[in-house]
Parts: sequence; C-alpha cells; structure tokens
Amino acid sequence: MEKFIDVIRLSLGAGHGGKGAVSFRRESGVPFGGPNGGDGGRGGDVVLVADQSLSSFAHLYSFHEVLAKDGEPGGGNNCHGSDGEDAVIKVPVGTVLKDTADREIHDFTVNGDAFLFLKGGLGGRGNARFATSVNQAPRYAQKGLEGDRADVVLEIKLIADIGLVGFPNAGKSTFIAAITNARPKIAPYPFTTLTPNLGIYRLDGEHSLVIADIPGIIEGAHEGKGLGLEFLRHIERTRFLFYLIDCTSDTPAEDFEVLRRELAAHSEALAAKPFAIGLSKVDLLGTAEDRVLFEGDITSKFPEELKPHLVYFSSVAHVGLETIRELGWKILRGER
Ligand SMILES: Nc1nc2c(ncn2[C@@H]2O[C@H](COP(=O)(O)OP(=O)(O)OP(=O)(O)O)[C@@H](O)[C@H]2O)c(=O)[nH]1
Ligand SMILES: [Mg+2]
Repeated sequence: MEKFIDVIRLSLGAGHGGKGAVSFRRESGVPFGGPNGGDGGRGGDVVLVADQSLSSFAHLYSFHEVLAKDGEPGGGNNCHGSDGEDAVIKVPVGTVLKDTADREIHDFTVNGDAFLFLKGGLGGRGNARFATSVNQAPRYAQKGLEGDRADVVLEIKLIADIGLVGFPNAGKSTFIAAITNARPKIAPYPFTTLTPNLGIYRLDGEHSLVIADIPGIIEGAHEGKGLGLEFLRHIERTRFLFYLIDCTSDTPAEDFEVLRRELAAHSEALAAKPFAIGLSKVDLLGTAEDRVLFEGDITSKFPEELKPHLVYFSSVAHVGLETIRELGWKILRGER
C-alpha cells in the first residue's frame, strides 16, 4: 500500500550569487588595458507551485534538502555569469507551507499558484564596475551574496467537499469505492483504513465532488482510543459531513451521537458542519418490502430533528445511490 505522506520537513536554500570577475583587457600593443571583469549571475530562487495532479508528498520524500543552483561567476571580457537555475517544488493543492514554529507562510489553494519563497543571492559586481577616475585599474570585485535559506514544514490538508465519518467497518471505504474513482482496501475487520483516501465523485461530465474516506472513529477517540482523531484535520475543510452508520446496529441514533461528540471534542466547527446520516448496508435488511419495514423502525429511533437527514443505502447492492447523487447536487449548489 502506498504510504500517505501528509507532513514533511524540508531544508530549502536559494542559490548563492556568482562572484564578480577581476580581469583586464589585453590588446596587442596595449600593455595594460582597463578592467573588464563581468558580474556574477544571480543565485536561483526557491519557488513552490501547486499542482492538482499530486495528492501527496511522496515525490519529495527522499529529499531532506532542496537547493537552487548558484549563480555562475562573471568572466573576463565583461562576461556576465549565468543565473542559477530556480528550484521549483511541486506540491499538491491544499498544501500549507509553515515555518518550524508552526507559523503559516503560504496556503496553496489554487492549482498553478506559484509562490516565490526564497530569493537567490545577487551576483557580485565585476571589477569593470569599480573603475573610477582615480582608480582606473581596480583589482577588486564583489563576492556574490548568499541566497535565503529556511527549514520548513509542508502539510497537506486534503481539500475534500465531503468527509465520511463513521465507526470502523461502517462501510466508508466500500461507499467511496462504489461511487468514486478511489480503490481503497476494504475488509471485514475494524481499522482497515489507516490513512485517508480521496475519491472524485462525478455528478455529470462537468461537475464533481471530492470525497474523503478517513479511518474509523470509536468512542474515546479524542483520548487517543483507536487511531485517535489526528486524521480529522483531513476533513476540517470539507463543506459537508456524511456520517455512516451500519443499519444493523441496535443503537443507530446513539452511534451518531457518539460520533458527533468525538468530532466536537476535536473541533466544534467541524461538528457544526452541515451533514447527512447515511444508514449503510440496507441489503442486509432483506427484500425491498422487508427494507421498508425495517427502515421505518430505524427512523423511529432517531429524534425528530434528525429524521430529515437520514439516507438509506447499500454500496454493495447499489440501493439508494440515486438519492445520494441528488444530495450531491444539493451540496454542490450550496443548498445543503
Ligand atoms: N452487505 C454489505 N456489506 C457491506 C456494505 N458496505 C460495506 N460492507 C462490508 O462491511 C465491511 C467493512 O467495509 P469497509 O468499507 O472496509 O468499512 P470502513 O468503514 O471503511 O472500515 P474501516 O476502514 O475499518 O474504518 C466489509 O466486509 C464490507 O464488504 C454493504 O452495502 N452491504
Ligand atoms: Mg475503510
């Protein structure tokens, strides 16, 4: 399984400016010509660019340090040294660049956003620049300046529209596999999902929503039980939460309350997001006629104010997925 890397530290350095040259003209018949040492080139910059084709920092994992190239030194004959090549670091959309004290430097929310982070050092001036009427043959040229350096942390907050929240085994991964392009591992034991999966849910040819499948949550997760709540940051930016409850649970309404309490313990803002409650695996309730009866019974266990939020579905039998698509359109249009 590919490791999902969501936080990395990097040491970044812009290039050093190239040295200016000390050089003098040599012409036949002229024993000692004027200064003609050229300037050094600029050091390369460090630029970070948001790229929507990426979804992790896996491509950066083998680097501890990323350095732009130094500027080339100037040459004789007023030759300007070439500028050092920039270091261009691609990051997934949703990346936050921070310093090592956890202060945000830049937030990459838009594909193609290019952030010039570290400036390369200026090239040194060659001795040709220092000729004056009193010193017509300066033997002095500047060294280039150092480029900026910084240790940083890159963190990705996946930008999903919808976050799936549920106990282990509720059927979250099966759901995202049924309606999106994601192909997460699915298995009949708890904590199959250890790292978040993102899937694109196509509503039609042009419109889609991104859904995040995250690890299961259990009661006491805010105290570190199970996998804890640390991964909830992956759904902090979603507009909508889809709570998944196994419809065969004896206590579906309590299950929902436990989940909501755990979320609130992590972040009140997260728990206050718009939501729907998906009762999963309705194929286990029997035939279509049986289902109507059982679903009525399950609905009656929920308090009145939650009843309008209930959706019954089965990812395996493809039941209720049209209702979920309608819900998807409403979320897209901002009606939910
Ligand atoms: N009958 C039936 N089984 C389902 C359905 N959806 C999921 N399952 C089964 O439920 C089990 C758990 O499914 P997962 O999708 O892995 O559950 P999860 O919520 O992602 O679980 P964690 O990753 O452990 O949190 C698997 O054995 C699935 O095959 C469904 O609609 N009907
Ligand atoms: Mg899963």
